[in-house]
Amino acid sequence: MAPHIALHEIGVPFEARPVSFRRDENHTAEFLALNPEGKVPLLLIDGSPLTEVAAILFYLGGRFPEAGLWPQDLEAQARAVSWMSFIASAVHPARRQGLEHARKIYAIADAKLGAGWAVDAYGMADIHLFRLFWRFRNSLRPPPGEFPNLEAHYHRMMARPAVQKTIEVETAAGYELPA
Ligand SMILES: N[C@@H](CCC(=O)N[C@@H](CS)C(=O)NCC(=O)O)C(=O)O
Repeated sequence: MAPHIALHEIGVPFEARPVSFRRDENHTAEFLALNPEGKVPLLLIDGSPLTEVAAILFYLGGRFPEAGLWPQDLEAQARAVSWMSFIASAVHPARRQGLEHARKIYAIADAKLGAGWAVDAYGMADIHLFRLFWRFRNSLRPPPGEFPNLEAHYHRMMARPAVQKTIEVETAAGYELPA
């Protein structure tokens, strides 16, 4: 979903290929040849596979600088990488380590985020963060007020046409929110 949002933000033509976990399409020989780990997302760049959300967002941000989703300044770039590393290594796997652990990690993310965007202006780290909180929030329904900064960020993200478009397309393709 995160690369999908980024592609809609950029507005570049792309071919979407939904992968159904229910039908085990991420473990077909064809898919495993592209990503032996059997995971999404996977971006094919002229047929060459690129895995990992952070790498795909970094690539799209740099490849399409006119979209303004990747900072120009070195320190801001490092902050975006820092956020995306934290999201991939701590936020993404948090739910699997139990609800209490996940709540602690989201509390850290909430405090780190504060009232604005992840890094100065809206960008790739926000898309990555939103994707994880969107899933956590909508499957586990944390009490209102527990993560005020993430909640405000969620609503700002939901107001974006690229996010609405992504949800519309993924829902039509049969995406179901995992528990
Ligand atoms: N570190 C990877 C994690 C990717 C990942 O865990 N993807 C999940 C979906 S959110 C997946 O493909 N799961 C299928 C499986 O594990 O069988 C990244 O950040 O891209």
